[in-house]
Amino acid sequence: MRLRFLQQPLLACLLTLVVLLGQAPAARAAFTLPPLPYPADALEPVIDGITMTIHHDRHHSAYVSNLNGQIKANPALAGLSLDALQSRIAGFPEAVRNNGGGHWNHSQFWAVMAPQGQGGAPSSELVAAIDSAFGSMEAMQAQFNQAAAARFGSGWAWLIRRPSGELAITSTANQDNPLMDLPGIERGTPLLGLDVWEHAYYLNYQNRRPDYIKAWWSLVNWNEVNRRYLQAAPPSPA
Ligand code: MN3
Repeated sequence: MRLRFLQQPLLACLLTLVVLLGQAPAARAAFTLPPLPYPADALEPVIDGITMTIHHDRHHSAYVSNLNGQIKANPALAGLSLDALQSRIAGFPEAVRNNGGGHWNHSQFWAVMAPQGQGGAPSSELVAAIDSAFGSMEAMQAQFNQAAAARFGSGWAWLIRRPSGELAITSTANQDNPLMDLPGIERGTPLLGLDVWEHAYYLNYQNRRPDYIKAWWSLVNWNEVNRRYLQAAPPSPA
């Protein structure tokens, strides 16, 4: 008797519509694949266009769709930005760690590269911080290259800014990154991260990972690294 109005087709339809509209935001895909900030072949000859296309359109795309596929089982994901997710990754299952890390890592990777000659130069502030931490730009690059070459299997090499403000080199396995709240990870804000998974270089370089690492420096988008360095500044004392 009380629900008699539901038997009226028009009211029932309206009610259904309201319920569906109410659910729509939660059902919307929370994470999206950013477009490459340059044409896929713009990084040639260092990274070929086919590698870039497969890497972005298939590998990165799969991380995004797999991460979205985890939202239903992990509703807390829907309320988190990609950045915020990284520092809470320990609270989620392995599939979120791998795909959430993969999405963050690749989004930064495209951004910290630019076509040769278009990446600008390290700012005076960044150069001073690099000199202070490593002695010179060359010494920093040598330490970074060593971390990238020595990473066994798949992973990433990173230049990070520690919470204290100083710079450091580290590396992570698989799709982990220095923002993650996981044991064994040296934490800090990534300024520059290099993908050393074979899918990033194998067509051109096969097993010659050190050649890929060395050539990659000519693609670094220092304008973006400078910006990330400033953004990662520790809060200044009052
Ligand atoms: Mn990759």
